[in-house]
Amino acid sequence: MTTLHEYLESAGCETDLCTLIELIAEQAQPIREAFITHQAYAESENVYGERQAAMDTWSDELITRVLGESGLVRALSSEEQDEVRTFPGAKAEYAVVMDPMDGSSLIQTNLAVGTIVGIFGGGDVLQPGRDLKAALYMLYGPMTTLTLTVGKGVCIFAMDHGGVYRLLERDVRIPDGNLYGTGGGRPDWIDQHAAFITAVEADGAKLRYTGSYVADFHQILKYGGIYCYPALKGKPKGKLRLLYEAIPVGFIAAQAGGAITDGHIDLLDLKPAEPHQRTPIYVGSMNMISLVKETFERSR
Ligand code: AFP
Repeated sequence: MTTLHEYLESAGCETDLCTLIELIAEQAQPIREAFITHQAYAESENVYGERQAAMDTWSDELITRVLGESGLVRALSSEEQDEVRTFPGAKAEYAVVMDPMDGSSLIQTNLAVGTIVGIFGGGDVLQPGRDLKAALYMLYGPMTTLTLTVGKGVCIFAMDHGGVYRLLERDVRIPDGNLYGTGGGRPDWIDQHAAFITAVEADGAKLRYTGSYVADFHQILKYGGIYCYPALKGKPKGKLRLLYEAIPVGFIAAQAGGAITDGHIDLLDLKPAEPHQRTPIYVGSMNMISLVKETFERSR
């Protein structure tokens, strides 16, 4: 079976980008091993005032150190760090954006969680998603999988017992589908979101939501449907982050034939104004994204 290394070579990626992707993907092994010893919460809060799990800080420090030492990354922005980190001595000019441990509040329940990464060229982290050179996420479930795009479609790899990623599926396409997952509490949803959920439920859609964005999205990628975290009354930007969660996963969705929107615009067209910007998110199959747009348009 094709290895990650062989795939990257055949995809014609720049050598430094191949090395960087492989380096990030390798971190899944130490991260998996650390889950058992890092169950607790840390004493710290992140910039959003959220209590950090021990794995949030541990995985953030691991990936930041490895990428800093690689000489390949000029700038790195992490959901878990207040400031953008810069590495002026780097020989390559990649800028990395990441959520090192998405869904960390679920670690103690042993549900699947993941690491989300976007890679830009040019050393600047504040770029529209459409300009990504690569996006990936590692999902720590029954298997460790790597879902990757280098702008030439989406591939899914699984890590074998020797730590080698082997291709499970290439040219992944999001089918039209009827699964949906939504964050936020019903009383807090804005009216357009409530109207959308009423519409999908009337169409017979089925609810599947764990509270781990990366895992919930992966299910949508495989089976079709939509993941939503809407604008809430009193929280018009919702909960999730444009740079760390929307942009990399949205780029993967688009490469698989799906899309991402906040209900009004394609989030891949939006240039982040600042690293920790939040945004409502609707990401998934085209049938569902069309319904989001129609519903938002109607209830304007
Ligand atoms: P944690 O990393 O704090 O678990 O947050 C996860 C997350 O950002 C995203 O992965 C989930 O989809 C969303 O929050 C879940 O939020 P709700 O608990 O409000 O549904």
